[in-house]
Amino acid sequence: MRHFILATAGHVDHGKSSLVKALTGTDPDRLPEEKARGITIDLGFAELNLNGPNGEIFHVGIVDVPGHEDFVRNMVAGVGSADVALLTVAADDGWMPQTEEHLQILLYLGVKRILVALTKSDVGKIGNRRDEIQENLRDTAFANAQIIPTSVRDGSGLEELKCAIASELAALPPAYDIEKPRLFVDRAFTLHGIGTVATGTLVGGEIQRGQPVVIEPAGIPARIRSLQTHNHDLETAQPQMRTAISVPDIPIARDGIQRGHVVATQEFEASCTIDVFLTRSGRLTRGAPMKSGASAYVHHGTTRVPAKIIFAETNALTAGESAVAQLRLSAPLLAFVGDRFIVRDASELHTIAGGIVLNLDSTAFRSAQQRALLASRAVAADDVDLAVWTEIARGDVIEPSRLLTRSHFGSHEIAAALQKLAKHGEIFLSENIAAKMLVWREMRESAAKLIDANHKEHPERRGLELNELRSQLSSLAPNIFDALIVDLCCADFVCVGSTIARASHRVSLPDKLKSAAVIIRDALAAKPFDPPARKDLAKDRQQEQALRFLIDQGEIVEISSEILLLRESLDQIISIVSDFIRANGPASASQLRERVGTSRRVIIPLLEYLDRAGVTQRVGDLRRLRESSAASVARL
Ligand SMILES: Nc1nc2c(ncn2[C@@H]2O[C@H](COP(=O)(O)OP(=O)(O)OP(=O)(O)O)[C@@H](O)[C@H]2O)c(=O)[nH]1
Ligand SMILES: [Mg+2]
Repeated sequence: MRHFILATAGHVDHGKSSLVKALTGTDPDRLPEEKARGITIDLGFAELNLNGPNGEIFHVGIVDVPGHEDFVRNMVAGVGSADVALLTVAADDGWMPQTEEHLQILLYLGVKRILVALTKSDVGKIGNRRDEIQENLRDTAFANAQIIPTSVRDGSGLEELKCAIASELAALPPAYDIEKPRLFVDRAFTLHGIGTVATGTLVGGEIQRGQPVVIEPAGIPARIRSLQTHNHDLETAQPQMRTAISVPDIPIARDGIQRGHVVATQEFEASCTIDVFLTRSGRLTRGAPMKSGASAYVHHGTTRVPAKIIFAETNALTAGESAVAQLRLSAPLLAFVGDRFIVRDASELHTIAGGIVLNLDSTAFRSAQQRALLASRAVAADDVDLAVWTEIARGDVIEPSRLLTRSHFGSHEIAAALQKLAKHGEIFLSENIAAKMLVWREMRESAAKLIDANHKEHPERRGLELNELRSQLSSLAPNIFDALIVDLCCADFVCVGSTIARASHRVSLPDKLKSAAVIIRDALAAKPFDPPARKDLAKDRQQEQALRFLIDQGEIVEISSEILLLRESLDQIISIVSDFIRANGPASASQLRERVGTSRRVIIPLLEYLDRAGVTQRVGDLRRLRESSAASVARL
């Protein structure tokens, strides 16, 4: 079974609700005031099961909207998630102002297909009306929409209309499921014994009974106690289903749940500044140009927010024009890149524009280059490759898992688009980083330059301390720095201990340090088992550098911070100590001091060093050999 949403549209009194009742048996006008006035005021709902042309079953949730000009706000809240719209034109009345306004709204919202019901065919002239409708739809995305005369009085056209709806639905691609469900709440009410219930159209993914959810934009946590569609209990609601959730403890309020809120399964950041591509229909026949800075109402999902609209490259937008714009909203909106919206004027009398969300981080709008990248998205809003590339081409280094999370694209398709870009060499991609190749290369080069400069200045060092490199590249976030190091070490660089060096780098003592090294070696060799203190070996900067080099090279071993020995002297001491203990059993520090022929100053740190190195083991005041001392000595 496939699920769809069908919304009605059309001028007041053109027979929308009557048609819904005739098709489904359900009167969508449910409010007493609607019954009393004979008009629809708020959204009404019904369900219709249809057989598809290939034996499939289509479950259609119908949203019936009001046609009266005073309730366009409610109409917009109802049609946003529709797969198909049923536009009614009454045969006795013809194309009227809200027929036109509703049509423009459907076009702005990107509704894929429409059907036209030429209603009240029992009282009007069909032929002329058909021409009038075709004329009005010419040059729109709906130019070849089917036009079906219907009458609820004599029942004519109803079966034909059902068949036409089924054939339109059969041609639609599967509902988009990006595992990011959003339920745009259009009703919230309290049921006796159940508590708060909210209804809406579910888009973008499934939700489950019992699932924890977040009510946005306030970020209120809740849990779905039970789940229904058209009064049937469900375990799982699927995209494009009319969905009712019970969230018993959530109040019906601004800081609870009400129309305009969005129920999501993860917390998304709502935005007050949104970059968009705004279009004013060429069909607009009235109204002044829309000035940059103008106040208006933005209708998105089931909500409506006052906003200022700013253009970067034009002072005003006239009918038939489009531009990148920024919406500065007076309240945060949970929008996704790719969402459509409607703009109505400050007096709420006219629909003046529509658009598509391009960007939610609001840093992109200022530069012309960034705006151009954003504008390119508007041309192919469904193109995931383009969306991913334009995000990365903006120059930031991004964590792949955070890329376009608030968009109409699923994480799998985003990952595939990244792989493709990486394969073509357009981006650098690692588990945690995605960056434009040009940007990444620059970063690599500046790191390489710093490492090379360090090799040149300090050929005696193994490499540049990573901490030093980190502070020199302080503008990089820690995760980017780490990825950079990993990437450098994949190719021409190596990490040794806490340093990074070119793989080709060979440590060498610069001439100016060579004589200092000779002095140090001689001083240690003169008293091999009772060496001078470190401060006497490294009396100046050059000697200190030479000493560091000899230690790095392994020629000199740091026994403690103060005691240094030539490697060969240490080897001799180890065999003297081992031989002595083997011959005489465990020995005291003073026995070993005498045997080695060293001083009290040296023997204690020396034995501690041998303990650490696994040669000896302290037992009370004595030292014995470690069982595996042979292996330990080899490791030293
Ligand atoms: N003769 C005739 N009258 C119809 C037909 N369909 C609807 N009507 C009448 O037209 C009037 C308006 O019908 P509704 O179905 O309420 O119109 P609507 O488009 O839902 O109106 P709003 O929701 O207020 O915009 C009612 O009095 C209906 O009885 C039809 O096929 N033939
Ligand atoms: Mg109605």
